[in-house]
Amino acid sequence: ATGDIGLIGLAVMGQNLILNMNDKGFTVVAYNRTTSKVDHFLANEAKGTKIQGAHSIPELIAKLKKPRKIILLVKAGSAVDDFIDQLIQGGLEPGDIVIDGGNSHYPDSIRRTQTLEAKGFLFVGSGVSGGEEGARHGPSLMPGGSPAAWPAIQPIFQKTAAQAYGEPCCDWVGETGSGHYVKMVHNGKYNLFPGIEYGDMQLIAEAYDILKRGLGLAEDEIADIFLKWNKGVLDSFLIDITANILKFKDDDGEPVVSKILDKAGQKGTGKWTAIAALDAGTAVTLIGEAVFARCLSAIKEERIRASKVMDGPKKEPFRGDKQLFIDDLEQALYASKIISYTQGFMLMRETAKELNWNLNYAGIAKMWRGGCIIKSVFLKDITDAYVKNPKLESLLFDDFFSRAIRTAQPGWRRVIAQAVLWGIPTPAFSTALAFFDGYRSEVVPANLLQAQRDYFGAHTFRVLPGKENDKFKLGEDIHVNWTGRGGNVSASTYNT
Ligand code: 2AM
Repeated sequence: ATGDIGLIGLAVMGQNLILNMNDKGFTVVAYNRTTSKVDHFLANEAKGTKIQGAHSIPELIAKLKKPRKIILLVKAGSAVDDFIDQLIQGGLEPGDIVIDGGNSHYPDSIRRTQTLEAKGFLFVGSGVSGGEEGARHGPSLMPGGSPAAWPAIQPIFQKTAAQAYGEPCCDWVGETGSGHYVKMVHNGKYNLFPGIEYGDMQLIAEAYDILKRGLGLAEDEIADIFLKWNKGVLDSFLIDITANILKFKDDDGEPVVSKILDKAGQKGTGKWTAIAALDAGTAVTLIGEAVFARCLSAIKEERIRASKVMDGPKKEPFRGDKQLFIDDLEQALYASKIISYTQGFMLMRETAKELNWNLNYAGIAKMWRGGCIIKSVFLKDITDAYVKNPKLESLLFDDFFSRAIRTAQPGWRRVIAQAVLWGIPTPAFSTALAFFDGYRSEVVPANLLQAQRDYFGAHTFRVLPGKENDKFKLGEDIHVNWTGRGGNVSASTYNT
């Protein structure tokens, strides 16, 4: 056998990934359910390459070096399980590795890891991001599953992946379904669950709104500001394309962007990250606000009616120094972005805790650095933070980011204050600042919430350390008879 790796599923993604791996020097064996596609592929796209074909699963297995590595790039769901069964029946041997590179939901990958490991095989569920173009020239790859599989697949994966800042956009993510989970949290173009990208896009849109409606700048001027930002800490794919979009003119010379109906679409999937955050009990507020901002944009007709009956503040011309304000806005965008990623990593940390995963956070940031929509210099700094301290509690505890937030803070506050005075909504900027102010507060008013809950529902509370006495004992569930009626019954039906 001479095959380094097998690939099942010859749709465009599969074909491109095969051609990519072939370019990187690996011998790939291709198989597809409809075997005529194998012949077509060999006779056309794969002509003149080292790529081999197989017309049955046993033939595929026979052509692979041991331990065998087989990537599935087929429709998520039962097709993956079908092929896993066929591979086992077709002669897979203990130690062989089945890799699912499709868009599987992570609980399925958890299950498949357990099933295959119980039979002596290894399983990897890998997020593949970057679309067809990425698959052909360098995707972002996020493999997780059986840790023993990583040394065997590492050379192929890291050579096939996109390279950014001299390193592959691929590293081992963690156990069981963590690869597909991380892909869900990250979300590139072809991913199922947009999340962080939603936040980044909303922040940029709010900056645009402030520059346009607040400062009264034209699209060309705003584009130049974004181009300048793209040379600094905000350097990223999304800032870059935003500058290009703002400069793009229709035939009549008007910017195309100003002709676009302000109703944002969602593939109905953006909400999943927010739902995952709510399920995990994690305050991923920025992505949540980004989703809600799209919802509010979608009710255009109702907004038109509301705009006729409800006035905001009278528009005052901006009296401050415009350039200083624009610099403040850059800082506001930067600080908010730090919060968004802080929240994203908090969500991952919560899930990892719950599912007993040891996530490779530095590796995760690294994978996102290239070959995907949110690629940015910023992610390099995140990688560095987690390389320095793999157990970092939160990005905000890292020296680099805590200093960055400290520097950005005054400008961030000035921008939001000014937007409030203008009546320009900044849900993402504002929720980021509210999160920051809450996170850095030793005391928040949840004492009152607890009192209210105990008052109306006898839900009990705990005493603040230092305030304990005979009635209020540290660590005990306490109920107070607030009204003099109702006795001392505590509700035990819900907690927190
Ligand atoms: P096909 O060419 O035989 O349809 C994307 O649809 C890829 O997934 C294709 O390679 C397709 O194979 C494969 N695929 C989709 N559903 C499948 C199923 N139920 N069983 C096997 N392969 C399937």
